[in-house]
Formats: sequence, structure tokens, C-alpha cells
Amino acid sequence: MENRYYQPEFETMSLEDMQKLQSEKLVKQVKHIYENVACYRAKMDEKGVTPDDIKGIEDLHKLPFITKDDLRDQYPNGFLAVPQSECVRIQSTSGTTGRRVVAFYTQKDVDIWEDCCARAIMAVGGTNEDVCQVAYGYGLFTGGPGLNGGSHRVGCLTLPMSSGNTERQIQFMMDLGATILCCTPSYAAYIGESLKDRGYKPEDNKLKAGIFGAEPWTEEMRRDIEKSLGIKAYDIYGLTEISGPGVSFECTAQAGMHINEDHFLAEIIDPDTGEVLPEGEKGELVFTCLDKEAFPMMRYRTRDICVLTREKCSCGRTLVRMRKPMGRSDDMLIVRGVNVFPSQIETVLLQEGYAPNYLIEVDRVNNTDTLDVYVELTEDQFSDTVKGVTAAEKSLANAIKTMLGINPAVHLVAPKTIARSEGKAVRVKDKRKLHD
Ligand code: DLL
Repeated sequence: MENRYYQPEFETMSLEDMQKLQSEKLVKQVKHIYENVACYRAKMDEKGVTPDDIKGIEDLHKLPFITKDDLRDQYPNGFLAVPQSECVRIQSTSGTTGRRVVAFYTQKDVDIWEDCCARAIMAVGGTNEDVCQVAYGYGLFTGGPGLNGGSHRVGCLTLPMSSGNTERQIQFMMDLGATILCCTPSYAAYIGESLKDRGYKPEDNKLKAGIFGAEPWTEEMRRDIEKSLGIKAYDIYGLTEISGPGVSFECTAQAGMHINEDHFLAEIIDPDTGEVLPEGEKGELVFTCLDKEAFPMMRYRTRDICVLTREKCSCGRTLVRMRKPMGRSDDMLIVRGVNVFPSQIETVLLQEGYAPNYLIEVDRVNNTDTLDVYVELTEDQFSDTVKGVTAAEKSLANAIKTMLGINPAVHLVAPKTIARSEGKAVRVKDKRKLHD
């Protein structure tokens, strides 16, 4: 498939010019956040750094980090850097009220974000001749709105399907001849299976490419999806705090994701010491937003473990590439595209009157994530009627679904059957093999 650029002037910029541009933007951006975000100003003051100390990207390491906890402490708008009247949109991460992050956007922020998604669509060969089916969730989640905006910018006919209702997805895909599919890789795999179940062969659909992200997936899964849908499957990465999908994207070389580094400056740090690591070393990915007006993250710690490379890419883009994230340095799980913190499940158990003896098991069966929650009953709760247990399991599953937005399988087990640990409790078993 032909590789095209949406904004070649930035996508193929020389390293020297890119670094000059990044430096100019950084100097301005540090002033903007220092003047408008009290808690970041306090962090800088505490470190003894002033905006005048930042002359270019070589001084980036002097700036304090922002963590998810900082965002939680400042919920909902402590990081808002412009008057709210200048904002046109919010998006938000999944999670409990305590963990939820609300990201604000001005029109310019939305424009840049959509440009980034347009780059991703053109990088997989998208043009105004394409029919782009967006089957990421719409609403607070950034997936749907981001790819929707990118698809408009490229001029594709956009099918704003949102996720779910697979019957309807398939009907529109076939009737309108969708050529590009955007959704989570697990949903793509499910759509592939559903097509097969309905007697369709891969060549029966008009799809040529898929843009899949929001959760970790393997090369093996890529091959399965490519086979079942008869397409090329591409990765896309992003996070709500930095804008949404399109922070980085894969090109037809399928060899890592190009970071839109004219907007998002990337660093890799040692997650324990915070020290900046050289190119090629594995560590935590940190982003600084160079243009964001409303929610300008500075050295935001993503918790994603990753490697960067500046090796030349055959597509001609000079944008630095990141490998697929190789895990996280916190306990967040991503199950069917939804961010899940074990503490959320624990909160529900306690609210529902269960003891905090539980085990969360995540697996991937036929390319679909499974979430099993084993919960130990106390002696008092232990009921010998199967009916009683089944009803209690159902009710707990519903309560967890309300919290997370995804359905778990709940198993109530007899007292003292979940192994106790002598050190830190092992509450999560992630049996998915996500990396080589
Ligand atoms: O998942 C944004 C997105 C939407 C990206 C659609 C791609 C496509 P959040 O819900 O804030 O935002 O979750 C962000 O998801 O820190 C990673 O841990 C993980 N993640 C996102 N993309 C990928 C990917 C969206 N391609 C968190 N591979 C991030 C692995 C990913 N993990």
C-alpha cells in the first residue's frame, strides 16, 4: 500500500530543524504553564527552576515531572491553563471518580489532535476515496472522537459507529464498503470471527487497512487479524492526558510507531530514579506537550515501558519511533480496551460487603480478553445453596460492571481457599502473553 504524508513538512523534517522547533515551542510552553497552572509553578519553585532556566530541549531534564497522582489531586481542573470559556471540549479516562482524569481542549488543541490522527490514517494509505469505519467508543473515551476527526480531515467518508453492536457494524461495513477499520485490536479480532461465523470470507469485505490501538497486542495477534479480515493491521498509540490516539502511529513499514514529536516531546526515563536514559534503552515513556493550550502536560509520566529509536524508517518519515509498549510500571491493566485498576475492583468488593480476599485473573481467549474475579466468602457468608451463590455472583458482577464498564465473571469461593501471601499480596494474574 502506498505511503502518504498528511503534513510532510513536519513528518519528514530534519532532526536539526525538529530540535530547533521543539526548543522554541518548549520555551514558550514552560512560560505558559508556569504562569497559568499554580500547582506546576509550585513544583518548579520547589525545584528552584524558573522559566528563564529553560533555553531549549537540552534543559528539559531540569523540569519536574507530572504524575497521574498529581492529576488526581488536581481533579477536575487544577491543570487547566486557559479560562474555561476558551475550552470547547473535555475527554476523560475510564476509572473511578478518584482516578478519573479530565482533559480539556481549546479548538486549537482539537485541531492539532485531529491532524495527528489524520497523519495516522494517511500513513496507512488513507485518502478521500476511503470509507473509514470508526468502531472505537465515542463519548468521553478519546478513541472515537480522535479517529473521527482525523478521518474528516483526510476527507474519508466517515462511519461513526462507536463500539459494540457487531451485527450493525458488519451490516454497515458490507453495505457501505468500509475500506479502513479503526477499533481496538481485540474488537477487530472479534469482528473477524463474527464475519466468519456469518459465512463471509476475508475477500468478501472491502477493507484494506485497520488502525488498532488503545491496548497492548502482539505480532501474533496482528497476523491473526490480518488473516481473518484480509487487511494490513497497524498500531496506533496515545493517551487521554496527552490528547488521545495519534500521539504515535505506525506507517506501512509496520516497524514501530512514529511519535508526532513536533507536538509531543518524548523521553525515556528510569522509572525508579527518574534519570533520562539514552536512545535505545528500555524505560518509562514521558511526554511533554509542546502546543497544548488547555491542558499542557510537562514531562508527564505515562507509566508505559518502552524503547525509542531514531533508526531510519523506509517510509521516509524522520519522526522518532517507539516500540510497542512492553508493559506498565504501575498496576493498571487494560482489559478489552478499558483501563482497570485492581483497587477499583477492591472498592466494589468492600462496598458489597465482601472481605478483601480476592484474585483477579486476566487472560486472552480467541483474541478476546477475559476477566475473572475470584472472591472468598467469609464463614458467615458461606451458603450451601447453589441458587444463592449464583445470585450473589451475578449481583457482584453487575456492581463491578457498573464501576468498570466491562463484564467480569465472578466466582465466589469457599473461605480460606485463596492463597495468602507472606509479602505483598498477589492480587492479579495476567496470563496474557503480550510480548515476545
Ligand atoms: O487508549 C487512547 C487511544 C485510543 C489510543 C484509541 C489508541 C487508539 P487512554 O484510555 O487514556 O487512551 O489509555 C492510555 O492505553 O498509557 C497505554 O498504556 C495504553 N495504550 C494505548 N495505545 C496503546 C497501544 C487511549 N497501541 C493507555 N499499545 C496508555 C499498547 C496502548 N498500549
